[in-house]
Amino acid sequence: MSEPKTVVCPYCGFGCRLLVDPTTMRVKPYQGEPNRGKLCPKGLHATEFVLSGDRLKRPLKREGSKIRPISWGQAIEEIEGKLLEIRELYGPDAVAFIASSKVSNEENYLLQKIARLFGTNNIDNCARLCHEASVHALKMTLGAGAQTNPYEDLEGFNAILIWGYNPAETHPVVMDYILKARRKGAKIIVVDVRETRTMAFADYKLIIRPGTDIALANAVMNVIILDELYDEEFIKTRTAGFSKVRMAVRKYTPEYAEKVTGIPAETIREVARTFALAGSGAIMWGMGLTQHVSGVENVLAIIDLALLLGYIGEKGGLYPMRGQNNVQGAAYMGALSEFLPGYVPLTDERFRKRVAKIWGVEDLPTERGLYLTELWEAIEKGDVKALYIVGENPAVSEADFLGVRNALRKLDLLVVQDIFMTRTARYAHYILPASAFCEKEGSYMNSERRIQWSHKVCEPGGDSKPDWEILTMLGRALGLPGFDYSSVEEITAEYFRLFPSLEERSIEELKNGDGIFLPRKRLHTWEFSTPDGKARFIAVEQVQPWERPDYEYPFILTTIRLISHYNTGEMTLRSPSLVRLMGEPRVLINRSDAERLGIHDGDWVEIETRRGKIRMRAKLGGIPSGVVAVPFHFKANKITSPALNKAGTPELKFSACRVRKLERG
Ligand SMILES: Nc1nc2c(c(=O)[nH]1)N[C@H]1C(S)=C(S)[C@@H](COP(=O)(O)OP(=O)(O)OC[C@H]3O[C@@H](n4cnc5c(=O)[nH]c(N)nc54)[C@H](O)[C@@H]3O)O[C@H]1N2
Ligand SMILES: Nc1nc2c(c(=O)[nH]1)N[C@H]1C(S)=C(S)[C@@H](COP(=O)(O)OP(=O)(O)OC[C@H]3O[C@@H](n4cnc5c(=O)[nH]c(N)nc54)[C@H](O)[C@@H]3O)O[C@H]1N2
Ligand code: SF4
Ligand SMILES: [Mo]
Repeated sequence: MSEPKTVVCPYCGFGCRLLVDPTTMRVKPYQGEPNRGKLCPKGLHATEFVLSGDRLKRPLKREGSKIRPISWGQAIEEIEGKLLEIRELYGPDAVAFIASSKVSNEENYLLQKIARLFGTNNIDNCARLCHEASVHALKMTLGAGAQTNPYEDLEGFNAILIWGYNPAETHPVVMDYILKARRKGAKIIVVDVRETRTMAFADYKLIIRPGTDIALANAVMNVIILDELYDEEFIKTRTAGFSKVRMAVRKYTPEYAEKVTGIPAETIREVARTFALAGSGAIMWGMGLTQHVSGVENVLAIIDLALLLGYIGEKGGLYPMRGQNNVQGAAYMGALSEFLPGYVPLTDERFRKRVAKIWGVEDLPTERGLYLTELWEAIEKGDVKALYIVGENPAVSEADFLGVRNALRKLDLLVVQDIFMTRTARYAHYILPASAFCEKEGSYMNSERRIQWSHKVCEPGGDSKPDWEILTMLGRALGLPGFDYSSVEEITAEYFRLFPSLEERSIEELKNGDGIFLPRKRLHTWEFSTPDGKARFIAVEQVQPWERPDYEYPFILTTIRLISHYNTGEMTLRSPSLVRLMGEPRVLINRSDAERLGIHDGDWVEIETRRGKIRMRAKLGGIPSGVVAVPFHFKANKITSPALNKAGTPELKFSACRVRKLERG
């Protein structure tokens, strides 16, 4: 029997660690932090997709409608040649890179290094579709764009407000922390547009009209201010801008908010008082807030609420729960088009020059690159000619994906580096087979900013290579300085140099312990990361969704996640144990709406928006009249709204639609 290896779960951003037996590939939960002996079914069966017969085994090249294998050497040489040619003809910004929230810190670090040394900030990752609005709002108010406290703090708070977030399905293991707090007497408040699984554990269940969250947050603050339940000392010593919020929320009386949100005024009062009088509290949120045109404002509103009560640092925490296993790491490594590593703005000359020096060049490009969600129009316009995608499936995950697929067809060069022949890879000129998570070494960062090492368990499948090796070959072929890495640890050591708090830490420590928090376990305990150390209140008003229901399209369509399906399904659908657990995704429809439309449970229905239609079976109940919810995993984005918010995230949680019963599927 060989020793089991500790590996980071390849699915969600909670960041469980798995103990994998190299002989049997069986998984057991790691007993230490953060998962404390727990795993959800995805983690437990995480090695199955690695062993799938469907894995990409060798580099492929598409010629017309034919796809044929080619050697690694030839693939890299041809890709390098085309990239240089396109740069020569159209400049570096005609090339764009999409990084992956699924690959390690080292791999994301390398890809953004390639992009920037190549001469462009066109580097982004799926954070753009996800929590980028939270990053922007947190940077504007607190000066640091990440979760403030570790999971362990959740157990000690007296109230937990869960907003537009359904952890019982999306981060099952964090429920353990939440339920522990509840057993100690913490009040759990859940705000969602429908009855979620998470609500089963709530003391207060607030069903809100989609897209009206600011009205609710402002009304809660209105009550707290009127009742003088706010933390005056905290506001005076640690914040600026309170008077503007006080003014702005004046008109958001509970009665006014009831009309906008549908939540009874008395409930709003009770919840506001309960949350304020708890004395300590966390706010956890997810896609229900960020995936709106008002995404940034939605998050600003709940940050204002936390500031009002002093629930940041000691007495509370802000938990924008990150989606993918390494979305936090991808961001910290600089795989974002508006930030250098560590969320440092491109315009910060001192830091930029320091990074450039470490990379062996004078300076780096300073103009913001294209957001992932802006790429498709840029391709249509002919501004972007080549796209290099690592571990991302935009042909399914982007809003209004028919437009994305058209854009993919127009590229002069599309490279997809993945572990499977994804929907996106079908459009690629070159497809490069990457090794999966447990076939390689590297570090990952979870939602609480804990960097954890993931050990290699088995040899790479087929002729695949770890992403960092492929990127090292590419960087070297492009003639970029410093691409002579012969081990992943050399890349780890290089990124450690960029962060002052990591300078004293060692890779050995990272490999053997329970990880390292970047920059530290709790943020903002004494002062905020703003220039003057004070947090900013920023007043916000209710913002209308981009598309509104009308006579033609009377329903609101939102999109949701299911526990045993994961994002675009490439991994979960190749895991036989998970496939056995999976139910068929169904559209949720209110019972009285269904009755009016003659729809019974299990009937086939058509959901149509201005962008197209999809078919799905119906599941009745658990959702208010006028709203329908579709699991997003496979086809929802054929019809979702393309409108972007200030952080570049599409309004995936709000479109106008109509629903009709079909005689058959
Ligand atoms: N099983 C599973 N787990 C996952 C994933 C997966 O695909 N499957 N994906 C991972 C990723 S990438 C992410 S980002 C996270 C996301 O995790 P969550 O944010 O929990 O995921 P969602 O289900 O997209 O959205 C959360 C909730 O928002 C609600 N909502 C919709 N519109 C509104 C609104 O206007 N206001 C309010 N208040 N609520 C609204 C929905 O009903 C839904 O219950 O999950 C991660 N974990
Ligand atoms: N309507 C609607 N749309 C949404 C959302 C929504 O709530 N509603 N949510 C959005 C959100 S929050 C997110 S995060 C996105 C997710 O969108 P994507 O990131 O596009 O979705 P995934 O299915 O997670 O794709 C990950 C890819 O990485 C590949 N992969 C896995 N491991 C490796 C590896 O080691 N190396 C390489 N090279 N590849 C690997 C997988 O095979 C897969 O193709 O979807 C967004 N789209
Ligand atoms: S909760 Fe997330 S990290 Fe933990 S096992 Fe499940 S998918 Fe993996
Ligand atoms: Mo996400």
